[in-house]
Formats: sequence, structure tokens, C-alpha cells
Amino acid sequence: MRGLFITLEGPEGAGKTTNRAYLAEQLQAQGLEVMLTREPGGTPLAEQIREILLAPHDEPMSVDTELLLMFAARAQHLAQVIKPALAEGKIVICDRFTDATYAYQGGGRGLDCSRIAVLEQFVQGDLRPDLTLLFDLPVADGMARAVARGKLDRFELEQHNFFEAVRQSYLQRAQDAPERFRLVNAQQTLPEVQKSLDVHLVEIMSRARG
Ligand code: Z5A
Repeated sequence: MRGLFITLEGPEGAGKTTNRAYLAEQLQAQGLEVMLTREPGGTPLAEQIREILLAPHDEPMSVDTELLLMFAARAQHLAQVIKPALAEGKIVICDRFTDATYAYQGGGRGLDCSRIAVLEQFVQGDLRPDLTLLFDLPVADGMARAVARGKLDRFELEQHNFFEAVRQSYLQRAQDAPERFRLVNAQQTLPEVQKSLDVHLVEIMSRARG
């Protein structure tokens, strides 16, 4: 038996973390086993890599270093958490995964996506998310939410153009793989966003029950 691998994606302040908990509650209320996790991170070692990635440093981090650290954390996360949970038949809901690498390191930093694809294959083999909810909202709205929340990390200190490229990259990926992506309008109020998630919850429940 293999579980279901759901990823949540989107730019800053899109509400992934907030809605991750909502999705889990709804699924658990139906008796389904859910495991919530996030990237970069999800294991003690991968969380240490996350700290290196998110903290501002005096020494600039090269784009290749950033890319390799993302995949190093992912390799650890897959081995320790994601693959075992899927093997136990759980629904894994992961806040960001490899689409974020294509959006941030590819779209935002301008790395050639073919290099990301090589690492994706190396680290993941054939494993890909079954379903990806893309929480989309204009950059200015997401940044306003992130700023209101407090101290900004190394990524959040980037400029508007970077985030616009990230958003466009996500939207392009969703357009290229409509069978996997579901678009969520994250600009709405939280109750409206959660209401719009109901249709996706029905799909997740039906797929989880096979
Ligand atoms: N990154 C990368 O570059 N490459 C990769 O491969 C991966 C990641 C995996 C850390 O990710 C960084 O790593 C991230 C990309 C990069 N860059 N940044 N920054 P993260 O997911 O941990 O960090 P994040 O994107 O900054 O998450 P976030 O800002 O926490 O966004 P969120 O989880 O989508 O939003 P939230 O925390 O649920 O909500 C933000 C605030 O808005 C909060 O105060 C909420 O109460 C509020 N909120 C949420 N929804 C609403 C609505 N609908 N209306 C009003 N207010 C709302």
C-alpha cells in the first residue's frame, strides 16, 4: 500500500502553513492518517540545513550552494520521513517541495531548470507529488502578510522582481501539469480560502480511499 503525497506551494505569505493545519484537521476528522511536514526541513538534520539556508550571512551564499543544500535537506527528509510515511499508507502533506526549487532557484535565481531536473531525478528517483495545491496571490499582498508577521528571512529580503519571477514560474508549472496542480486563490479572506479547499478535500479523500 502506498499513501498519498500532497504538496502545498506558493509565494510568501500565501497561507500554506495556516491551511496545512486546516486540511489535516478535515482529513483526520474522516478517520484518515495524516502526516504534516515541511521543506526545507522535516527532520532534525534537515532543519539544521534549513537554518543555514534561511539565516542571512555575511558571506554571500552561491546559487549552487543554495540548490545543493535544498536537495541535501530533501534527501534526508525523503529517507527519514516521507518515504516511510507513504509506505505506511499515510497522507503526507508537505509545505513546499521540489516545485519550490524550480520556482525560487530556477525562476527567482535564474538557474537552468535542466540542472534542477538532474538533481530531482538523482534524489527522488520516480517519486513525485500526487497532488499539488498552489496558493496564488499577488506579490505585494504576500509580502505585506510576511512583513506584518515580523522578522524577514534571507529569501524574504529579496526584491519585488525576484518574487514576481517566483510567482510566474509557479503559474507556468501549474499550466504545464494541470493533472497534478490545483490552483487556490489565496487573495481571498481565510474563511473563503478554506471554503474553496473543500472541493480539493473531497478529491484527496476519494484518492486516499482508492
Ligand atoms: N525555498 C526555496 O528557495 N527552495 C526550495 O526548494 C524550498 C524552499 C523547499 C522557506 O520556506 C523559504 O525557502 C521560502 C522558499 C525557500 N522562502 N521564503 N521566504 P517557508 O515555506 O518556510 O517560508 P515562507 O514561504 O516564507 O512561508 P510563509 O511566509 O510562512 O508563507 P505561508 O506559509 O504560505 O503563509 P502563512 O504563514 O500561513 O501565512 C502568513 C501570514 O498571513 C500569517 O500571519 C497568516 O495569519 C496570514 N494569512 C494567511 N492566510 C491569510 C488570508 N487568507 N488572509 C489574510 N491573512 C492571511
